[in-house]
Amino acid sequence: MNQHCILVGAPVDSGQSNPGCLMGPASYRVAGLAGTLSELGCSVEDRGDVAPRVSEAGTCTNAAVHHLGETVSWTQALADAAEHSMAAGLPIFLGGDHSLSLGTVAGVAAHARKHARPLFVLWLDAHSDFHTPMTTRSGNLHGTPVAYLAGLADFENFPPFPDPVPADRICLFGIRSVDPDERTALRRHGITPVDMRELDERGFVAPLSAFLDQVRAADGLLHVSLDVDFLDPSIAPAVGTTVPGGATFREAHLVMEMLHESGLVSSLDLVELNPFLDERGRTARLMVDLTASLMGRTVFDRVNRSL
Ligand code: Z70
Ligand code: MN
Ligand code: MN
Ligand code: MN
Repeated sequence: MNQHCILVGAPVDSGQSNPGCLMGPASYRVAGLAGTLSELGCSVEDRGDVAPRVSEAGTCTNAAVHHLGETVSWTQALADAAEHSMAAGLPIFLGGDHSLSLGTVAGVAAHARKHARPLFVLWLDAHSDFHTPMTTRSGNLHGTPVAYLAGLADFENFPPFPDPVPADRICLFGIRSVDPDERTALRRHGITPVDMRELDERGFVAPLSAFLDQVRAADGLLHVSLDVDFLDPSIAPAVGTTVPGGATFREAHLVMEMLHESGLVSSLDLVELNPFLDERGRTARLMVDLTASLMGRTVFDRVNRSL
């Protein structure tokens, strides 16, 4: 595939309390992401790291919320960067904790709106990230981006999200950690996550194919947000909070290979890598290899394999 990939560094560390995600973009670069994509025939443009503008601190009546002003600044800067890079190719956002998706999805949604394309979001994660700034107990804003993009209330500190993504265009996939308030809000909002229990029963192919068929039928744009903790901690240890029972090496590659074959992915977040917690770079390398699968790396292409 001859895609134009745009690497956008998003060294965001304000959305959680375990410092280190700010080293993520450097770690992906050291692990050779750009060269790997070039070898696959992509043209690669590294736009360096986004820098947040300084803005008003902002306040929230939920005293648990921390680093609100910093996270809002990142959201504004990344929304701009995302909208611009969407116009030029396929952006790959190098995180950074998951609060960066408040910005990337806002920018991608602005692009989709301008081009009158329906936006779909595939959220590969252990968590549903469906808190609002009012319901979060940890105060970690990386637990909120899905509620923001779905249009829930209580995000008045953040840039407006004029075209929220409808519930049936959001696929939460690989989920295995949901707080009680999130469960209530998901049910009320009509989102049924594809949790690990469902994936154990049905396998990965059927639920993912069904969602991709929906995107194709609507001629939609597809934003994929890949949280390192979607993966089982035994293969991806570089995360702040490990949740056992995640996707295996092969399951994760299968998801990426199916996404490649669909030809539908229009933007990608790589989030929650904490290089300070990595073991000799193995998690960074795995994330680069998964991105390579998403961009078309295979041992044999489908035609050869069926011979
Ligand atoms: C919990 C909270 C979370 C990681 C998202 C966890 C949120 N629901 N943790 N990603 N690693 O604190 O809101
Ligand atoms: Mn800080
Ligand atoms: Mn997440
Ligand atoms: Mn997570």
